[in-house]
Amino acid sequence: MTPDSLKREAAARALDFVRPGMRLGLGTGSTAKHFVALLGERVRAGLDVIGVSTSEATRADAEAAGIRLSTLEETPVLDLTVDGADEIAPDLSAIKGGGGALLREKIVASASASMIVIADESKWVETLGRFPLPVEVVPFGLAPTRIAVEAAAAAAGCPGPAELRRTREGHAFVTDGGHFILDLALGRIPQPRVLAERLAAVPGVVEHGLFIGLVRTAIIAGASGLRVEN
Ligand code: ABF
Repeated sequence: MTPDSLKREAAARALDFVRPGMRLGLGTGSTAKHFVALLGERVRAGLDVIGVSTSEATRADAEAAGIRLSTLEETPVLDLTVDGADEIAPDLSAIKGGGGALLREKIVASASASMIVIADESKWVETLGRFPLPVEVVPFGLAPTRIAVEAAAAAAGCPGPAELRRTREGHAFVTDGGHFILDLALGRIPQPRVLAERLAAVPGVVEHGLFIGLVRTAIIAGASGLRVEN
């Protein structure tokens, strides 16, 4: 089993949670991409749902798959969001944003009655933090914002450097919202809720990639099978 086939298995299991007429948040990343493709097959076979995408990339995939799309302006309340994650812990707190879409992902997830994370087993961790935590910031005042973000992490018990995310060409990575991303290499986040509060209080921080209290179900695909965590 390749990691990609595990992602596809988790995505396929998430389809069991989809009901006709649902308003769905569509996540971003390689696992969510499988979900969009599989959902498209169902739609083409007659399933009636409406989707709200979390990124321009997902919008293009969903359109190509024939999924009817809406916006949060037209459809501000969603039934279910299905998305991937960079890390997910047993209390279903998660790190997201490795793909750079964390702001839209969090807005869409927060507008949803329920959220399912789909992932292969490599994303399952006892404690969050091995994956660098993405923090979306406004370009203005980047230097002081970076200092304040590092101070917030240290005060939350997990000091570490904040690196500006760059493209392969060496330019600052710009999100769909026109912001930059600082990746915080923390190793271990002992108190995710405390860190989330401290980061949210920094002027210049638009959003951070800690998803706490948002995920209701995690579908984890591993070599030994599929499990559903609630
Ligand atoms: C999105 O895609 C992100 O929040 C997360 O960074 C990433 C997971 O990627 P993949 O499914 O490609 O591993 O959900």
